[in-house]
Amino acid sequence: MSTKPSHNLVWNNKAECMPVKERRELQLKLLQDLVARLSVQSPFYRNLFKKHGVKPEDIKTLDDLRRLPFTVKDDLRDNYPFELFAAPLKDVVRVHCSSGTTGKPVVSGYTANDIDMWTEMMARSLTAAGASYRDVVHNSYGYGLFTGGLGADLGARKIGAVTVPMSGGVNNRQIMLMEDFGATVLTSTPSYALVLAETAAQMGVDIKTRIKLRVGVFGAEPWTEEMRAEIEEKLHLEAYDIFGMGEIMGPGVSIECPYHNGLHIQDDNFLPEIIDPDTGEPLPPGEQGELVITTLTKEAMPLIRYRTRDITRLTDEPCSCGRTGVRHFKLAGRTDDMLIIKGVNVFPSQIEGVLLRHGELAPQYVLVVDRVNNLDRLEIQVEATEEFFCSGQECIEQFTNNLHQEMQQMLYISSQITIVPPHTIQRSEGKAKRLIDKRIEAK
Ligand code: DLL
Repeated sequence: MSTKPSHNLVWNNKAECMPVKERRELQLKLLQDLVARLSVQSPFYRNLFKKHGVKPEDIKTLDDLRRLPFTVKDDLRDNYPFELFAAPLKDVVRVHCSSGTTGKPVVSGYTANDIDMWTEMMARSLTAAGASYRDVVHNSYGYGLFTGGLGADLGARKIGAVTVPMSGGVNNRQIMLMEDFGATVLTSTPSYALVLAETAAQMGVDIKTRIKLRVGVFGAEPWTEEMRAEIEEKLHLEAYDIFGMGEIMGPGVSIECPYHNGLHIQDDNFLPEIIDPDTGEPLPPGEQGELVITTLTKEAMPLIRYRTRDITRLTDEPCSCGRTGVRHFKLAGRTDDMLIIKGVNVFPSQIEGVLLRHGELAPQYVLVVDRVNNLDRLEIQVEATEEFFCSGQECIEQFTNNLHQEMQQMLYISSQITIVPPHTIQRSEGKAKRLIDKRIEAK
């Protein structure tokens, strides 16, 4: 934890630093209103509440949240496209949906008030990262059905920054415009931030002297502390983690403050819980499990106890920044990203953590999981830096052997490590695809 914060900006002091007791009273009131509203306006929740025997008057305390049923991703798929909307279509002004390339996407809808609320959440988030009207925000999150681009755009406009609506791609042009426009804030996926750093190096642009970035607001995919260090060093900025999901709203559900000790959940709008993903039972504070979120204020598509499949821990310890929202720690992964290899649970983030400790390796890797003769096999393909790649075969072999052992100590299974030449792993403009599971693809 950093003891010297780089700033102490807060967008909405009243809401973000509200006394805890007042916050809990507000949450209860909003929850009661929500359940009452959905019981009337949402056929989906009316039926679900009936099936579980809950009525609005049963919600007397915040603990009664547990009496409500979960909502899962399949509920959204089964009610494609608009059946989960709790507002008439005439009041819906925007839809976004998931990026899945196969099957029907998961849709979420927004009323004008929902967009206003999202704008406020993103204004708070960018401010927590130290951005203001003085900044030029270079927004490389994709614009379109994905919520990243438009979400960051809403917040940047609200705080009065200059917004450069780039989206991902055409990397050389991104560097040129960042330099020419004097970008001070970069919003992108962490993997794309590294692609931009690499592009600048290839173009011979010295980031330290020619690019003025000082803040990065990165999210939409898992990234480790090691990845943060790599990005901060290469782009000369302070990196903030931002979390969100399309179903819930988009980016801005939670954000780090300058103390970087967890992400503050904007829990005057999103009520968090942690459950055991296997049993669905709530876990005590501090224990790691699946993040579940109830949207307290959304109008078009509120969700009750939505199972995010993201794995993390919560803390309500006070934070020196003064914000009183409950924090979650960096996501450890998703329940559906967790690989079971030879019967052992493996999170890609554990692998990333080990790889990025080594200066010999570039932060570009892909995991290939396969089943050969009924046995699972994990291959970790990782790029060498230019310098290391030229150090000779013997040197690379020795390094690979050591890395293999280090990885085995971390994962408790054996893996094959393949060091590949620089710039050979495919780069992404948005969320990086780091896993090829041939076991699933073969099914
Ligand atoms: O990724 C929204 C977003 C855009 C968040 C820009 C942050 C920045 P989806 O495409 O619906 O929405 O994907 C949501 O991405 O359930 C997590 O698994 C993952 N994710 C999002 N933020 C983070 C993060 C956007 N900071 C899914 N760290 C979520 C790790 C993240 N994973």
